[in-house]
Amino acid sequence: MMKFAWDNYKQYAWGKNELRPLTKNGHIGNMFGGLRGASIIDSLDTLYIMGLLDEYEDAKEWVRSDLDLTSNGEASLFEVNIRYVGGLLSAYYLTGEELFKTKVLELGAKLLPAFNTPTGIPRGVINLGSWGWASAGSSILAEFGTLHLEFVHLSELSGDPVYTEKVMNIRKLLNKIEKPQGLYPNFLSPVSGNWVQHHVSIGGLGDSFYEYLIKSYLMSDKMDEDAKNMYYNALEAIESNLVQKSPGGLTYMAEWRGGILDHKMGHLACFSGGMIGIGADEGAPDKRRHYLDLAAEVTRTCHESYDRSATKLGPEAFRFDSGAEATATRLSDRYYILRPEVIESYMYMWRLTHDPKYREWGWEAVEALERHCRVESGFSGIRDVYTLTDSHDNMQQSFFLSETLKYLYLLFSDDDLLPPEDWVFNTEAHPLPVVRRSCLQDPSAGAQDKSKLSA
Ligand code: DMJ
Repeated sequence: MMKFAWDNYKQYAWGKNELRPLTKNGHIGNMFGGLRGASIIDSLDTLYIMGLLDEYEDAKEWVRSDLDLTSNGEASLFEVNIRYVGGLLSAYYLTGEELFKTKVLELGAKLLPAFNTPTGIPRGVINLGSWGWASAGSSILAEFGTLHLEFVHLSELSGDPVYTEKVMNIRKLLNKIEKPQGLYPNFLSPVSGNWVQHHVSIGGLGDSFYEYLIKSYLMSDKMDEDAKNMYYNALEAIESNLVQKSPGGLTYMAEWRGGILDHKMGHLACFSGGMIGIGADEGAPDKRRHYLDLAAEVTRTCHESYDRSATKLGPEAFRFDSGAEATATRLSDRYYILRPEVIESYMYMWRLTHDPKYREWGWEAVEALERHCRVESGFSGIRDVYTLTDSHDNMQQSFFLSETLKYLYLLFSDDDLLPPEDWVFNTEAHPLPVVRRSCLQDPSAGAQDKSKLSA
């Protein structure tokens, strides 16, 4: 599947950000400013891990000769960070190629002006040109809260503490600010440092902020106690306020608007099964079973959202009201754009429990992807998971190559491929090494032990 997706990208969209598999051309979009080749950067580590080494070499050569970091244009700080910074860091740590290190440090430096706000909370959009100008508007929790892993590694690689300082400053503000019921709302003013409205979600707008708290702890070799405490406090508030059980017995994460629950769960929120699973060992010992059960229940609910559709792929959002149980009730929520989150949770839950159902569920997803999303020249999202007459959206998202296919590969691999004691995945599934004290002197040491990489 990876080779097919990659070959078609290479044939029809080489150097563009994404493949349009129906019209057989490339897509540039507006998330990355003047940056190009998002699918190449997002694929480097997947190709390498899968042993598709000719393809990896092509990707590397493109980075060497064509990745232009001098381009300007307005870009999403979050998207550039998780895909480009994450992808290049991961490629460096897996392969030891200096080229990736040079490129990622050049790019990292260009992101720093985004933090020039009265609070140091970055705005969402940055101009990659020489002014570093960033747009107005409030900042989004999942965006400014999803920088920590990559920025710690930028400091590790450059020897410059500035990156870590920037993200620690965000953490300090979040720690200090009053939280309604202990919850973190999704919007914050980078000027005043106050919440802008009280919408809380473990799905879109909030999601990877929570993920990066527990992963910051794990990536620090379990030294970053602050991150762990913030994670567990947030999870307790989520459990008391957002976690619900449907009449049919499905556990889900509702959204919260100033105290009123919206009984909806987004596909994006389905990463939380895996997150709660990987954190289960780190909390109070008497709660380990509880968190593993919660992780399994949420993952089961997400599987139900797939199983209750005609295509066996899940909708963008599903509801638990007006008689609905894990199904989309609005036409506008019925699409599936090759997202990874449900498969991501299957992968983590498989590794944590070895319950064969997670591989069975992953295989169901493979079959559904092959049946409904594979088209002549790549993979495409579909507009309605509830109908068998597929209507394709003509987009092969770069996260399909970096995340969906990588997590599927890991689901069916031995446990010693990228084991959690050594690697933490960023939110775009780019593996970053756990930072050990010895790595501080030689950041690349300990990261490229190939025996840990391949089973
Ligand atoms: C990816 O870019 C990342 O997983 C992000 O955290 C959320 N959205 C997409 C995939 O759905």
